[in-house]
Amino acid sequence: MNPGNFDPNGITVPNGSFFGFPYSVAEANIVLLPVPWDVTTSYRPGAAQGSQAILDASVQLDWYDCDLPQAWQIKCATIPIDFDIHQQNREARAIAEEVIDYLESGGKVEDRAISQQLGAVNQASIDLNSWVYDQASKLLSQEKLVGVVGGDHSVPLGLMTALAEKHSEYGILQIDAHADLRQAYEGFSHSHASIMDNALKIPQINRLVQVGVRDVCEAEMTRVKSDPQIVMFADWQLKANSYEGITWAAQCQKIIAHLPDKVYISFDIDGLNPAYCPNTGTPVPGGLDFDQAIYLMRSLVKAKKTIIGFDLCEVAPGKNGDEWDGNVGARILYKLVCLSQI
Ligand SMILES: [Mn+2]
Repeated sequence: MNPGNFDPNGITVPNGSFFGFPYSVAEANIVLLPVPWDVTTSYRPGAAQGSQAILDASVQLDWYDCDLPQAWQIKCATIPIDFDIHQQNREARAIAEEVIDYLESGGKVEDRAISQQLGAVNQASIDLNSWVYDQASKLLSQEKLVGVVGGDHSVPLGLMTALAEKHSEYGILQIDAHADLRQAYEGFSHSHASIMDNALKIPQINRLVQVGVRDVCEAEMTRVKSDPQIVMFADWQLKANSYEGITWAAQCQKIIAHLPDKVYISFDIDGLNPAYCPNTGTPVPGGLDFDQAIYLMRSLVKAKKTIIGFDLCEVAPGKNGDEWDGNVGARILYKLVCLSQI
């Protein structure tokens, strides 16, 4: 489509791009990479359909943004959803389910009976990571800002790795109900529950600030307490502070103060209250309000931090055409896109 034909006040025509924006990758400043993948989802699959659900909902938005004048003119392009990846996900997911069923019936990760299946799943994850890495590296070398749209929370590792080749140091702001610091959860080396454990193996990532965590295991808490790179703002503490009169604005300033100048935002939709993501894979009561999350990200930009990339993960569509999760996801995604262009 000719960009001149895009009417920011009219009906947006679906064109395969997020928000129906009319730009090609070559023209774009920011490129969104959908990754339809949920091989290691432990509780409830569906995130592989998340990028499509967000895409479908994204054309329903209105384009005015309170922080960015003429936001609709952002040159944002979309890499089409890759159906080979979708197919590989389906195949690897079927094998992963054999592993999960085996473990849930009392088997052990170390058992030889399951080693071949585990090997196949882990290889599929490694292949997916290198695919994301290749896509991201190419775009970063063309000076594009890249956002990954999951998929489960395992998918952005390739983007984080590619960013580490461009930036000598950066921090991650993780909005999430979970700490995601498990080591090879269920034997899966690249589980959605291990993304931050894997991210912290990248030497250029020098700080991880977690917000909204409320479902976390003992070993993860021990790690958080002993690793000076990690700062957790657990949901229970954020809520206690607010009940005792500390404003959200003041809490945001404290969160942001722990981040370096360059920030990657890793937004797991389950960091929000499950009213906003009822179909996500591992919903947890409590969590951030939609507006709290938006305010935190706005405050980050007001504090002059630079967003160098981001992901939005774990959005899963509801059954029977329920588009609510996609709708919320699309609004978070649009705000991420706008804020990264300020
Ligand atoms: Mn997560």
